Amino acid sequence: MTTQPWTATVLSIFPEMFPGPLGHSLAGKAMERDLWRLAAVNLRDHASDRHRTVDDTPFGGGSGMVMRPDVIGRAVDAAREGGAQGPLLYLSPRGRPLTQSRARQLADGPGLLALCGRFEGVDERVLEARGFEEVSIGDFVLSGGELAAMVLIDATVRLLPGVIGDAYSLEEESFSGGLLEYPQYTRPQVWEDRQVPEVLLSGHHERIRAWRQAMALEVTRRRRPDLLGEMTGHNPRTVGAAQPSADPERG
Ligand code: 9D3
Repeated sequence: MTTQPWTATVLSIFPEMFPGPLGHSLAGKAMERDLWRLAAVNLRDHASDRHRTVDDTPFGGGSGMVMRPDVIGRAVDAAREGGAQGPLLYLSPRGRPLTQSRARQLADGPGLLALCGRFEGVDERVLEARGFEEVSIGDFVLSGGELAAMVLIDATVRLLPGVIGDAYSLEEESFSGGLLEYPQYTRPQVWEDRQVPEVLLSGHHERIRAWRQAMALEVTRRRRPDLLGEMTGHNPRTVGAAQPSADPERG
């Protein structure tokens, strides 16, 4: 028996949504190279009635429908029996927010099993009984877990060995944990009367590096001051460091 590539198993009532965007771009190329695999399971295949019912009305009343624990339990057990490895993740708006470090942990493992909810959610008992971890992708409301699962898988797959090039990978290391990115420019040098910042044309590599660092800090301060708070809180290197002026081009 030989070792399987990293595999995402997705449980959904809309398995035809997969691979969707994951079949394109970086993740799609990596899938063609068999660096990872995707198995999309139709939850209805694990229903027990001839209508293939996966949901029912909530005990205690209320609007909408709840996904049945028996159906989901059978789907999970069959996936495991079929070799699905890694943590059981339930994509849910009440989950713990997805982070880059969780994606990194998932990439370091053998794969993941993602349950995509629809309707009002999933019967709590199957989440407890199978030990699901609930994961959200942010504070906004989606129509179901499928797009969230794709986001989670994309964020993870790009971290698998060989998926992105070494140079890019190194660059990424130096950014992750830090600031938002500085602005980028390319040709034409003048577009709609807008000039590319002079310093980038100067060929003065130290000035360029300093300008980019100052811009990154400024963008972060304006848009995501929470990231700077964490840095000054936890990184002694940045405590008491000089702050840039409002216009980094003037130093
Ligand atoms: C009535 C309460 N709603 C919770 C805000 C119910 C509800 C709305 C939308 C239950 C599920 C959904 C569908 N969303 C997801 O499945 C989902 C999700 C999301 O909506 N936002 C962020 N991350 C995720 S992960 C899965």
